[in-house]
Amino acid sequence: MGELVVDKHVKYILSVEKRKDSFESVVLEHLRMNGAYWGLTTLDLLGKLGALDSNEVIQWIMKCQHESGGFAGNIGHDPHLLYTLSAVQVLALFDKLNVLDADKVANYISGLQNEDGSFSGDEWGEVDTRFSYLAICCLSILHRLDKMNVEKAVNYIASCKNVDGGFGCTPGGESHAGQIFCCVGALAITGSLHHVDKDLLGWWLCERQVKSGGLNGRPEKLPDVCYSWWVLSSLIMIDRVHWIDKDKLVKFILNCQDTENGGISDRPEDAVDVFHTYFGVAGLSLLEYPGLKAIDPAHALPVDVVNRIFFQK
Ligand code: GRG
Ligand code: ZN
Repeated sequence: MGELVVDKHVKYILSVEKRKDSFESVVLEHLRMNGAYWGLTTLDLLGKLGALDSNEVIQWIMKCQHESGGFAGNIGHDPHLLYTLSAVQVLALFDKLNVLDADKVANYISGLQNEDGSFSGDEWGEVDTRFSYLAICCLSILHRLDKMNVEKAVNYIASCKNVDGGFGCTPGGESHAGQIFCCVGALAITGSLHHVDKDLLGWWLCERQVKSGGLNGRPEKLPDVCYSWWVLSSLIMIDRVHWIDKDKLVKFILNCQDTENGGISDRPEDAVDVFHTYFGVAGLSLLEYPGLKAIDPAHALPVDVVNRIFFQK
């Protein structure tokens, strides 16, 4: 079995950051804030965040903030909860949360909570448990959870629980590993994991491992490196990660590396991208692969960053 080609992945991420006119960058232009989070968190897990000029990144982030307090995916785009969390996460990586007006950001987020406790992703109103996670995770990092109605938010998430133990995007929505990460993460952060049937959900999640060792996101689907994050982080939060074959999953992830030019793809032989590079490295970190920083499964940030946020105020 090959090893994690750390230096190649660092080079790949730095090259994506610089190639602003590449195909991948053009397609993802509106998502740049999110891409910055995936890329920079990966660099940090690999111990190489210092390879980047933090001032340049921070200045660009602050140009993406709107009067409302929310952040957009890039300069001149519209704000959304997704980019707001990514912006706050990247500032946390650089230990620069102090450049923010935390109350202003928190007001933007709490203004998106609906009467039933759910969250809209932006002013246009689409509702999804993804947005509940984004709001809860972001307010938690900002020490502003008291700005929203946590009890109602938790009850809404609980109402999206299915008979298979999983969670969907709205009440009655099909269980999907990505959505399960969001709901379990939000419940973990708010200290509400008693709403989860851990054995039932743990069983559903560990059944996501297929013959090749990879994980899929739903029954009958193909394995994909990103589920190494969505499924594993959920299993860790409910204390059932020993129910999967860790060695086989490590092998599957390592097989998805481009060992020549760096980067990780969704499955072996596919083209690499910065998202799956994050999911692969973060998955390996959750699997305690040697040489990687540990990552917090709920806040999706390195454990040392999370400790700085919560224990060194
Ligand atoms: C900070 C880690 C972090 C996350 C932010 C946006 C978000 C919160 C979470 C997204 C969760 C989610 C719904 C992930 C699923 C993404 C995905 C691979 C969807 C693909 O679904 P299908 O049906 O693919 O196209 P399958 O694999 O089912 O065939
Ligand atoms: Zn994927």
